[in-house]
Amino acid sequence: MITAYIGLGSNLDEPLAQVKTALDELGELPLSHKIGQSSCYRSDPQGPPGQPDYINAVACLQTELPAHDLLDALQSLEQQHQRVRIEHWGPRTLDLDLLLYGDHIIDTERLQVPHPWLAQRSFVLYPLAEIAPNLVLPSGQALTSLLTLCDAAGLDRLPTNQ
Ligand code: A4P
Ligand code: MG
Repeated sequence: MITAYIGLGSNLDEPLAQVKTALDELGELPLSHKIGQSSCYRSDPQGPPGQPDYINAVACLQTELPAHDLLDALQSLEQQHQRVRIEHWGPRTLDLDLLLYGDHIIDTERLQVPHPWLAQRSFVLYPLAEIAPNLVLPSGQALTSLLTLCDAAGLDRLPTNQ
C-alpha cells in the first residue's frame, strides 16, 4: 500500500463544483482509499495571463495501483470532466496531478514524480500542509521548510461550508 497525494485544479465551468465532485470520485478509484482531503482554495492563475481564478485542493489516497495505472485513472477522471487540452498551463475544467507516490522518484516520458512544480506552488503546498503537516519529500526537504520559502499571497482558503 502506497500513500499518494493528488493535486486538483479547475478554472472553468463552475470550478468549485468540479473540484468537489472530483474529490468524491477520487474516493471511488479501484484498489484505493481516500484517507484525507484539504479544504478548497481560490488561487490566482499561474501561466498565461487573462485566465479565470482557479480552485485548488489536495487529496491523500492509500493505493495499491502502480503509479502509471494511477495516472491512467486520473486521466480518465479528467476526461469524464470533459477536459480539453488546448494550451499548456491554460484554462481547464479539471487538472489532476500526481504530486507524490510514497517516497518514489519517477522520471518516465509520461510521469514525473514528485510533480516538477510541487515545491514552488502555494496552491499545492498550503493544501498539502493542511492534511500532511509533517510530510518530508523524497529529496529530504520538509514541507514546513518549503512553506517558509513560498508566499501565500493570491491564495485564499474557502470556508468548509462553501
Ligand atoms: N505528467 C507527467 N508527470 C505528471 C504528474 N506527476 N501528474 C504528464 C500528472 N501528469 C503528469 O499534463 C501533460 C502531461 O504531463 C500528461 O499527459 C502526463 O503524462 P497536462 O495536465 O495535460 O498538461 P498541463 O496541465 O497543461 O501541463 P502541466 O505541466 O501538467 O501543468 P500543471 O503543472 O498541471 O499546471 N494556476 C493555479 N492557480 N492553479 C492551478 O491548478 N495549474 C496549472 C497547470 C497552471 N496554473 C495554475 C494551475
Ligand atoms: Mg497537469
